[in-house]
Amino acid sequence: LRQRQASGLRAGVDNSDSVSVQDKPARLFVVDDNQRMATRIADMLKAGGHSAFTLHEAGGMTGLNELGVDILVLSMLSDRYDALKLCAHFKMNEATRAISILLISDPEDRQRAGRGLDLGASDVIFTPVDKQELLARVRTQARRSRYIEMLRERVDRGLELSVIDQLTGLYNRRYMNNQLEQLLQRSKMGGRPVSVMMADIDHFKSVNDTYGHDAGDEVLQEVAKRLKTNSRVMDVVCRPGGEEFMVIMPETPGGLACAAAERIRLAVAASPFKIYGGAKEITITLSAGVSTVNGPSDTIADLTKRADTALYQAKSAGRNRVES
Ligand code: GH3
Ligand code: MG
Ligand code: MG
Ligand code: MG
Repeated sequence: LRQRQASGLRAGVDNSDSVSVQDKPARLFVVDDNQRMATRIADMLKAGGHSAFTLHEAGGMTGLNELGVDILVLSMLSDRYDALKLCAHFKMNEATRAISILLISDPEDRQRAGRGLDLGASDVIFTPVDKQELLARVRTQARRSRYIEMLRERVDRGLELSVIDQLTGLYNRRYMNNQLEQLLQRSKMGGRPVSVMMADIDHFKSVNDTYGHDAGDEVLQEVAKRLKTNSRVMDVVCRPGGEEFMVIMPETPGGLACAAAERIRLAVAASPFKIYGGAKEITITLSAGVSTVNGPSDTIADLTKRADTALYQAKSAGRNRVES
């Protein structure tokens, strides 16, 4: 009873910004193709006050991101899917990386469980699953993921003020230069290629003159969105100013960067832009110059100068094209 009062007290002072109060219920996703086993584990979790969904209830893995899951409970006892592969996939994917993975393993299968931990799983429970042990391990993981979430929110909040462009949500010039500096250093040490795409909207002044500055802003936002959805997670998409954009591509040689730039150019030119909140559609194109880090003495100024020269060539060759 005393314990229950203590936890009631804690719930009473709950405050999302506090580091010390973290024993809130977690959201768990239970993956076990033995449906009875999955339901049994979900029931244990629910009895512990958590929210639990089984793969069967969610109708597949695709619903997982919408569910906002903290912890994945992944059974290694199935032959219908490869739990180790799933583990690796989850940890490599940006959208799911932060989800903790709790493996359920046969005690005879310690070696595979160890591989799972190597691949990024956070903990292992051996069968038969004991309810108290399950809840204790979930509590540990939930504390960990809440803490990470809190740190990330703080980082994002800090970022918004200093390095995010307010109109488009892309990175601003300050962040762009900072990233270029860091990537250039790393490139010099490891000999890895870095490329940039510098893009400029074609005849943007006439968009403003014809449709007004607000319509121009709508276009800038949509260009930003298309740049973002057509570049990779590791690319850094920036709006250094005005109607100019830069995509920084780490680990990308020139040929690949040109192909990426071409894909982005097409994504802008291929379908019309909605302005006036959707009331009108106009065609927008952009021109781009691509350059790649060229040896250890190359500076940011050299790299951007070459991209700028290539962009100028794209403009004078008729616009809506990529040059390098
Ligand atoms: P070019 O094809 O040679 O690039 O022609 P352009 O008209 O795009 O080039 P120019 O540099 O002459 O015009 C850029 C225009 O972008 C001028 C400026 O008013 C507009 N602009 C810059 N920043 C913003 C912004 O934040 N919002 C809007 N709506 N317009 C902007
Ligand atoms: Mg310009
Ligand atoms: Mg211009
Ligand atoms: Mg322009």
